[in-house]
Amino acid sequence: MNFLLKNRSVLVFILLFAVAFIGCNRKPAGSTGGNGTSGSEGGGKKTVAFAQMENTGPWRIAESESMKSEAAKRAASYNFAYTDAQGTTAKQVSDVEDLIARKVSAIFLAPREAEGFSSTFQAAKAANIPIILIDREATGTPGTDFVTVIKSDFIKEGQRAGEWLAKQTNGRAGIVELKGTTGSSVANDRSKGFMDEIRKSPDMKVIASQDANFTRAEGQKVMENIIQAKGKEITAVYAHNDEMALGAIQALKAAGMNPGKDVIIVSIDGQKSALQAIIAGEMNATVECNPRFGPIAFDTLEKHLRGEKLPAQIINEDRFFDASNAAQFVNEAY
Ligand code: GZL
Repeated sequence: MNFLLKNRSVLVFILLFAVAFIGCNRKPAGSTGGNGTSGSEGGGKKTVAFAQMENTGPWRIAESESMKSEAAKRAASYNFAYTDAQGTTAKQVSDVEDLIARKVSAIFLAPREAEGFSSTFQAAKAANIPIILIDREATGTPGTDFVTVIKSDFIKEGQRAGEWLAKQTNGRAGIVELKGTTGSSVANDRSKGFMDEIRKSPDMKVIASQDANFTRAEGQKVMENIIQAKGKEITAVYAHNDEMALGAIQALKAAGMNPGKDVIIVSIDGQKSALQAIIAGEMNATVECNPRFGPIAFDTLEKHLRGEKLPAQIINEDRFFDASNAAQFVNEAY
């Protein structure tokens, strides 16, 4: 002991080392393992995550923004984690697996494709982490594999587009269908709803149908090729989303055709640039598909956390925009 007292600097060094060692091993308050970003961290708040499929195009950007801003409004209760799979389902699966490993408290998932998430659902269930699907469906059992799914009724959207088009063309049209991402529940259902409806009119003919992956660039490219093949046979375009419709409009104009007049264009989403195209007379109608999931997603999570029973599906109401009302709603559109 005399040695230590005599060598004050040695004593100070030992104390400083001890303090530094303990400090480095301290986990954030409330963490339960992993790398410390666990179910609850930073003042005991739950960490809630959103596993987004991609962040391109107005609809997707509006959806991400809605989730982030709602999380910010509820920052007193939640930390928020966000992942972006950049348009590949494999990455989205691994993003969700990472979130499970981080032991977040809950996951919102917008599944890019219907298939590929079953093992992810198993892992989340084993980790007691609830998953709420938003925007699209994935194969699984609501109440078991995931809590519920919050979405639009895509079959009804397709039916409304088909019904409107049949009326607008007096039941006679050469239709080009531009489809969304292959394997996505939304593309499957929007096609089914539309076909079920136009089947009622024998002269409503789909003369070409092709995947353009919900993007404007692919919509334009695919439409250019179809114009080469079908030319003036084309009298209508049904696009599964506005971005592809706007791409098709570019292709039609470049080919000297008259979108909105000689070629009737009906689409889905209701984004601002589509309403502007309707006002300009280059597009004819779009069925709304609301991307602003933030409030209803967090409200649904809180109902689940309170132990309330939730339905298998929660369906958003969609409006319909055409020349009669586009100007009325364009300013509030995303
Ligand atoms: C619909 C959503 C679709 C949008 C597209 O819920 O999944 O994906 O309609 C988007 O614009 O790409």
